[in-house]
Amino acid sequence: MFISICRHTRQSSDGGIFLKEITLVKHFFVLIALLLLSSFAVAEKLSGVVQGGGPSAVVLEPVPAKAFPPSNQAVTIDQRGLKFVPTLMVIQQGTTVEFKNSDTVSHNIFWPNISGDKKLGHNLGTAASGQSQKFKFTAPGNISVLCNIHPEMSANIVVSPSSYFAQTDATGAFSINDVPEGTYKATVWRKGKATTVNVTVKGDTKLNF
Ligand SMILES: [Cu+2]
Repeated sequence: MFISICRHTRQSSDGGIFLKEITLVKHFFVLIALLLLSSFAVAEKLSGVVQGGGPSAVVLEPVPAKAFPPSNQAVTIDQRGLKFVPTLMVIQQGTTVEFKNSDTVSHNIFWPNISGDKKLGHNLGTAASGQSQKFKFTAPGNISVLCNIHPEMSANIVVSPSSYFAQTDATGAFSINDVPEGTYKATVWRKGKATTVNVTVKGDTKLNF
């Protein structure tokens, strides 16, 4: 969120300083102080490179933790040619993913756990050709999506605890815009494995993994 604060320069009067003017100046500075206190932190950018290649997801969790309004993202993972398309997707907590089946055969999507928590494992059941299934991901972490029928099929969904997340490009570079200044736990997920570091975002901040 961008908040700009206009700064007005006081024109000094050509006469002497009157009590009325001093009061006006005082009010002006009180107003500015209130504006500064009530405004959000300045939005900045966090960018960097994840070394080692391969697609990965970078997600930020504010410290201290903060609740985010539910996402209204609509995302789709297709099953085409016995593959998940795409094989990596990063979404905000609370996003519903639609799994389409564009193949002529049935698929059976399941995940054994979320970030190792087996209680969060789930089976969506069998989807025939042309059918689609939906699931709302409410727990943050990594989901290794598999198919019961085709063991070679796999994809990863990374659920971010905040609206600040990105996916690396082919060179491993990532960029997260509009991140308010502050401290975050930054986690990079690659092939289901996490690396977490603390980062302070202030100005244009760089973070390499
Ligand atoms: Cu399958």
